[in-house]
Amino acid sequence: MRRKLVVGNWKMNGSLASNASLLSGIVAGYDGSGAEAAVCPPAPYLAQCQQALQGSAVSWGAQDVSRHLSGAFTGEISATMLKDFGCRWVILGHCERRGNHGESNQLVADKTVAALNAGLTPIVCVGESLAQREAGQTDAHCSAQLGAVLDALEPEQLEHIVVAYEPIWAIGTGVTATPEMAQAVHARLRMQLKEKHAQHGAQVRILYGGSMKPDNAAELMAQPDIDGGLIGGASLKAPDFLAIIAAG
Ligand code: 3PY
Repeated sequence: MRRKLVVGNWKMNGSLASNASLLSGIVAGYDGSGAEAAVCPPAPYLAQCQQALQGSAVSWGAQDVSRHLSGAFTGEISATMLKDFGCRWVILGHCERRGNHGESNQLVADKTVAALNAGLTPIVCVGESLAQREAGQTDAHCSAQLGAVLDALEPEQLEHIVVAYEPIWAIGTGVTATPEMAQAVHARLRMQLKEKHAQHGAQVRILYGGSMKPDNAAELMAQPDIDGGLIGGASLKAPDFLAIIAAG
């Protein structure tokens, strides 16, 4: 039985003032029952999240991590630093990082290992572009992205990862994959996970991301292999985020 998980990806949004009201709205409206809930703010606000969310049912995490442990890596943040701020999760390989920062499948795999070694749960994102979908390459592309990560893991480590399917053409466009389209990809990702380890692969939560909103969340999360959502814009408004959590 996989408990649904709804994670807010705030991207590069927020301020001390706006975060304070968003976080208090989320805490006030969520009692910890139903779907599990988490937020991933920009790194400078992790301390604020830790303070606001400690003792609540909402957990928090980061949007990226270094593959390195420490040293001369200006601008990077290590997995142990994220642990110092109480992070439970880290989003890895989001298409905005793959696309804007040239992150390769191998780098995402290395970051996944670094996160797991520090006790963080990586949320590994995969997803195809519109051109790849139209060329019939969705499965091959997503499977190569996930495969690079799976190759770097021991089968038992599957227990500690989350996967997110985020079709690039649905990110920031307002366009959402239909539940059937998303389920078809999730089912194939599930098969790939189970090939690595039948039991743990069946337990991995596979989130859908890409313009998930209150009005489409329930239908998406009703699909057998859609175990929650990685939420962009709708996670920045407490009522919308809470409605998506409730839909899970
Ligand atoms: C979106 O929904 O836009 C996302 O990128 C979630 O990560």
